[in-house]
Amino acid sequence: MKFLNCILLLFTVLTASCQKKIKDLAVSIRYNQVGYAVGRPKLISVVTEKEFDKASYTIRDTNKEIIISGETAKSSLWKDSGEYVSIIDVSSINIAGEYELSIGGIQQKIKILKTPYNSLSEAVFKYYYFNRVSIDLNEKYAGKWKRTAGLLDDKVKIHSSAATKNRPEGTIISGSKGWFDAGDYNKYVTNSGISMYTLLSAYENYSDYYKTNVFHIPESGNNMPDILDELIWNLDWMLSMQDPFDGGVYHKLTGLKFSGAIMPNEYNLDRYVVKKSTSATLNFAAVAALASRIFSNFDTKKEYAKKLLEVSKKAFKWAKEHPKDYFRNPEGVKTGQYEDDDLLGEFQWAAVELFITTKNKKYVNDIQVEVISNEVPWWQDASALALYSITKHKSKFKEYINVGLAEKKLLEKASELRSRIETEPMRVAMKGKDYVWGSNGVAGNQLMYLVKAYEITNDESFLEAAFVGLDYFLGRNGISISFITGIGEKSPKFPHHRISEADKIEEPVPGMVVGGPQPGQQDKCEYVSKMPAKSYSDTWCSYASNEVTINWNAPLVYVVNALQYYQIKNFK
Ligand SMILES: [Ca+2]
Ligand SMILES: [Ca+2]
Repeated sequence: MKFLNCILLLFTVLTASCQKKIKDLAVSIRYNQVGYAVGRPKLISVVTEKEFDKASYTIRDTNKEIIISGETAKSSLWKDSGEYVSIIDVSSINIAGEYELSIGGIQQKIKILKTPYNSLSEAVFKYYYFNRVSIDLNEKYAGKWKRTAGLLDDKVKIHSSAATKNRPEGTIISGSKGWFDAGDYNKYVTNSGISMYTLLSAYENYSDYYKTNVFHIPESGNNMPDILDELIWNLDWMLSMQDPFDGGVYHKLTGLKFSGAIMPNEYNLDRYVVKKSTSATLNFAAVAALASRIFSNFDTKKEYAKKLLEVSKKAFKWAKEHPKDYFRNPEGVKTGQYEDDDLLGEFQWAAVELFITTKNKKYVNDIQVEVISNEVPWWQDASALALYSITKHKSKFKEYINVGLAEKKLLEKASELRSRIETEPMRVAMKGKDYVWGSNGVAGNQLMYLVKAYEITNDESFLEAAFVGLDYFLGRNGISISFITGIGEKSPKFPHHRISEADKIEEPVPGMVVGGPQPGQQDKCEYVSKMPAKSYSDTWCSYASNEVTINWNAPLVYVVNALQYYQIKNFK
């Protein structure tokens, strides 16, 4: 009969398609599992495999009173998942509490809270503490994920590819501290670059918030903001990666191959610093210059700040003298490569940070706003970081460079992202080619882009888009899970993270953003779908969709803590 109706409909209305009633379909309600923020937009996605017609729904409070009732629009195709979506907007509910959505015969509870990100803001930050190298994690700070340091990195060899007259092959140096880069136990300067920028920039833009925020790490209560304590842990390691004799920076500190799924204290491969690269050296120069100006504000860190600036200048000089020392793994080295053969953006970024910190015109002469790309940044393209810093410090730049153009570029990209969140069927910023290896790094940097646009314009629509966009990480996505371990009702249980795999604790280390869906499936693990937004596998096997890394967590730290700051401010 239904089939017949459909045929009749086709004859009577030429444009009609065979839309089903929602009650006849399997419905997936995708929502922010952590909670929606009072005073901000609140969207719920109703998703099915087939197209559906308008559907009526109700939202009730805990007394079963109907708060909202209405009808959804007809569903639209979300191309990246191949599913059909209708959006229910409950932004008008601004009394904190629990509510229940009923649609198509099913119910879903949602939460609305004044400050939904209290735990999340700490969890995404503490990822870094949980991945510290060279230190025991004590129960007081790490809970059941306590572990011994094991790998100390205090005796690291100069690899043949990095040998010089002053530091011949086999010379022992210390490269201790830092964070494990990802699911593996190695440390890479290039990827530390964007990660450190993001976290330092979080402090630079929200220092009042971070000055009083306690993240429950061993340095809490020491009169230094916890975010800076955590950053010092990695900065100290980065400093050890510079050859003091010439200023060049070793690309990575690594074993010759990846270890198995073992704990750090079972790791027994020799560790090396490998070949210097222009990419590592520029990332180092930019981070050290930015860190220098931040630490120069602390009386106890004046010397540290001075040293950071010295090493930054030295690194930049080396990079200018070696502009094309692109990195490839030397023979016999089989760990991550993080190669970058287009260093235009990195040169611009380093010059920008050095100019802001030194006010020395010789650096501003290297800056050309015209050539800086406004693409969403990632470890291989730092260009947008230069735009962020120029617009943040525009008064320093305006007599030398075209600050208006930098702002225009940044706002063009941010507007494009905002428009996707406002108009695409699923109401997320992710689209098409964004589903790359590490798609959640793209998603996080898109949200950071929106927050940056809000910071320079005070246009609330950018901030509102960031609030809506964050839902993507917390359940309103192609998989219907939170992409952050330990957060939300459903979250990854088997991330590609050696410690979580080997520690014999059921739950993975919390607060880790996993790589996210992408259709490549290079790991050949078990996937349920090939659609870009659904091609994700919550298995240890899946390094292509379920690994973790410092540069995917960093934008979440920036964004979630910024949103937390704005919510707290509203309710003071
Ligand atoms: Ca502290
Ligand atoms: Ca690049």
